[in-house]
Amino acid sequence: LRDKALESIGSVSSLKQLQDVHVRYLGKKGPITEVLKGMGKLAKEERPVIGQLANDVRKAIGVWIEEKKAELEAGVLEAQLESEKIDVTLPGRKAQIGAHHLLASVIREVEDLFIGLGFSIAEGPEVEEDYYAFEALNLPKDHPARDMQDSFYITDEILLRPHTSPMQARTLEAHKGEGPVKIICPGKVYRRDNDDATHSHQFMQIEGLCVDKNVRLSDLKGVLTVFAKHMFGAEREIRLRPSFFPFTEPSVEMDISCFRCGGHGCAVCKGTGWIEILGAGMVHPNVLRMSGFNPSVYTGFAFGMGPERIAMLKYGIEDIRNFYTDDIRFLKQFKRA
Ligand code: FA5
Repeated sequence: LRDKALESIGSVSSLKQLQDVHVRYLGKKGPITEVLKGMGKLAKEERPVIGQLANDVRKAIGVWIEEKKAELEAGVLEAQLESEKIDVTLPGRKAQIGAHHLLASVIREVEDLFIGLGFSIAEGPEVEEDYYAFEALNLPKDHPARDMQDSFYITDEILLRPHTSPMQARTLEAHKGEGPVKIICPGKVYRRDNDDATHSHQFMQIEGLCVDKNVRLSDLKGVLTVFAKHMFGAEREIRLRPSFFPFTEPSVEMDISCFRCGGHGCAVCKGTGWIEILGAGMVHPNVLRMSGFNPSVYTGFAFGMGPERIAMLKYGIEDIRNFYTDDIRFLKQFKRA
């Protein structure tokens, strides 16, 4: 039995097999247990001899099994180490490093320019009060121009802001009638527009506001010219066309000379030589008054632009949805160090 057990132990190659051998020889139904159980039937003088023998065999098998177990366990560990070994000579995998989103870069570029012109950055709430979104901007409740932006209302008095212009009123109010005020305010806005290649229901705007004594339309024109040349090239010219916004008077729309054809007419500017970039104007006296500024002392200009549209023009992006679908192939093209 001893030899057979030794042979069995020698031939096992896994811990599972060893466990089976253990049960077979030393288990409750194993031969040694059988011998010990049958002791009662033996002659009195045989009992100690057989008992001793059976115990010795059991002990010996137990020791071999333990030895084999240690050996097998060492083998398993070695195999594991082997399989997890790192080949330090393999070429490394390049880590994927993130970068600013194109839209964030464009906004930062605009911010940097205006900081250089003495403006500071203001931020305001995306969930806005009707008062700041409309009323304080010279748009009383029944004003037809409220339909110009179809808004997402949360209650009668609370809405998702449809433009960044509420920050004009909020900033003026905070200055308590004392100029100068020079801010730009980038942020997210929301409108009930159907999404298509050039419209999104959620997009960015950058608001600008400059209020001081003797601020004139020519100052607006000067600042916007610097902006256009900075963003679209030193040869750009701008033109202001009359427009309408309830919170500015006069209101203008700014076009830049087409950067593709230089003003001769091409597909980008639809043959006109000009590209519309933003809305602006002189802050309406009512807006100044409602926010605590005296319009016979202070004047100012304001503008609002869509950075998505600016980025689309500047980088030839055809679909605004590219900014929001997080396609890594799109994002990668605009990775800058
Ligand atoms: C305004 O929102 C005014 N508050 C701008 C303004 C500010 C005028 C200060 C005067 C003084 P408008 O609705 O035109 O104006 O929007 C401004 C810019 O936002 C547009 O030129 C366009 O670039 C962008 N825009 C408007 N709607 C969308 C849209 N659905 N998706 C993406 N961009 C849009």
